[in-house]
Amino acid sequence: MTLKDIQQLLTSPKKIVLVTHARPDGDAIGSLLAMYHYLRQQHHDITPITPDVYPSYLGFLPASEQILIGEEAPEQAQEVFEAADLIFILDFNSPKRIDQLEGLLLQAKGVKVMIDHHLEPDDFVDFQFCDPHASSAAELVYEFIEALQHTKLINREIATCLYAGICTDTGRFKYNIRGRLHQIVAVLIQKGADANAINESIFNSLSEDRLRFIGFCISERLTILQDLNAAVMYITLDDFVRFNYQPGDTEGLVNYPLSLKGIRFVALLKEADDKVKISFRSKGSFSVNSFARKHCNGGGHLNASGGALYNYSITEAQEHIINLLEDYRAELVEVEAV
Ligand SMILES: [Mn+2]
Repeated sequence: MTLKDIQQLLTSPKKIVLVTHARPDGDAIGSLLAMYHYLRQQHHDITPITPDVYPSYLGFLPASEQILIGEEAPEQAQEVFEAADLIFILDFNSPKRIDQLEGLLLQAKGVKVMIDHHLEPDDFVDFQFCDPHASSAAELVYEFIEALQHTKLINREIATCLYAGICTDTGRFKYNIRGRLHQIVAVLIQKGADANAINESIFNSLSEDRLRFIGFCISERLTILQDLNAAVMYITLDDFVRFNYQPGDTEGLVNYPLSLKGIRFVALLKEADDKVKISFRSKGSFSVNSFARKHCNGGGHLNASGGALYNYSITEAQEHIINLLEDYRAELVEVEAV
């Protein structure tokens, strides 16, 4: 299928499902709701859906209350996937990323369109609108709307959602910044996105528990491997209980050690019931996408990825990662202009 075919499909009212990944972040929810506000203007019947709950700091985004939480309403989720003419896959590129909704998505008869910026998309959709160089799925939602010659439909709601997605996925305009992105952001601000208010809502709305949790992790749970230019941080199930963990509370935590001079690799390990979940970040050419794919059943971007280890305790998992890093010593210590 081509963009023209999708454009043609959208000329008459359709039943549309918008879906984003589990444990959604600002880019996931921003892209989801921007598409909702965009398509709504064309009189489609739209259901935005996530596998599980989104962090409370994203609740300010317009129409967030419209999001169907898959694990809370499995029957309704099944109904909308089965009835959908069109399904937009936003901010993910593998059906594994939507947990229990995976089967519904794969069995759904509707036309599937992927709008995403991760590396190596799985082959399960009818049309891909993808660019691994894009900062965020939100940036690509903007490009998608523009490609359909609908920039004039971008209103304050769409602009707010897209700005939120872009500012979170770029770590507040630090990563994956291209000139084109700033042109897009300029348009979003002209269309009514209030950058100050959005930043306040997302970044200055921490609970006391969360701020102390961040401090605790940095103070008590961080190991710096200076000779490898690497750092490893871990969080136990008890830590989550102690600091009254809420969804989204670990968001951005993995980036703190990257602010250390010389550090170009970070792993954040999180203990879960049946596995250890791991987030990776890197600087420069060291690919944490390859690292996560090869060693931790995961993947993502060159400089940001995730995965999981099974049958390891949290301590064993940490040792395992550190041992693996030894094999990459040459790459990690190589002098490199970042
Ligand atoms: Mn994203």
